[in-house]
Amino acid sequence: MSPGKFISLEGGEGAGKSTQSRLLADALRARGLGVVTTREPGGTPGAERIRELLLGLDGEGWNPRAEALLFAAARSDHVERLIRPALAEGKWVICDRFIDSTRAYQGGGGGLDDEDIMTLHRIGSRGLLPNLTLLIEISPQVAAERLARRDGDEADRIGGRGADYHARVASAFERFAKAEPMRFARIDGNGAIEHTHQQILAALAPMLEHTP
Ligand code: T5A
Repeated sequence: MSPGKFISLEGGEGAGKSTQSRLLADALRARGLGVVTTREPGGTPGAERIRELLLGLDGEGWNPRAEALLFAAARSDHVERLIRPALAEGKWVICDRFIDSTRAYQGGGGGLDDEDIMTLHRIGSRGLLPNLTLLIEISPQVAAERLARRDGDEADRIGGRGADYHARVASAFERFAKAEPMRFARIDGNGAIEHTHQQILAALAPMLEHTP
């Protein structure tokens, strides 16, 4: 059996990653493919517990290094227990955030060195990278409107950081996409849900052509 494909969705808060992850999973299942959807931080019981430590509002929070270590630990469990086994069974894994979020948030936002983050990733997850990373990009105004509509004033510990932090995150994502154009597809997420979905299907088309 040939291994499945690993697709990650990346972008800032409110970009539409979860919405698009569901639509993409439905589209792939409709083609008869086996699909697993998952998210980070989380995806396994252990990683979900680390998610609570990272995003919960109790306690005094974490410095960027501690954050990066916790994300790497959560990811390690997720990769070893869920992602690699699903890929080995020939399934397509759609993951809402992966390593590029650590690079963008703890790296671009928090100031950690990208090489150090990738070293942690080699140790924790044996360097697993997605076959395709869909970077959904939206303007700060669109993000603010969507999140206000959905969450009111409530934000988690990382989502609630200032506009400067999120601007650094967005420009880090853009930098990664430019540096690795074969792995990344940049998707304009400002429009209607269906419009974004169609761009995602177009980005997957070459991969689907070679799938029996
Ligand atoms: N983090 C995570 C790190 O710092 N380092 C890491 O390594 C990792 C993995 C995760 C937090 O952790 C940080 C990043 C984050 O701050 P989370 O709760 O998982 O937190 O948050 P997000 O991943 O940002 O998820 P969100 O739900 O906020 O955003 P999504 O998934 O991009 O957006 P979605 O699909 O939920 O949509 C948001 C709202 O907009 C609507 C939806 O219906 C929903 O109400 N919407 C649209 N409305 C109009 N037009 C469209 N095109 C729309 N698309 C969606």
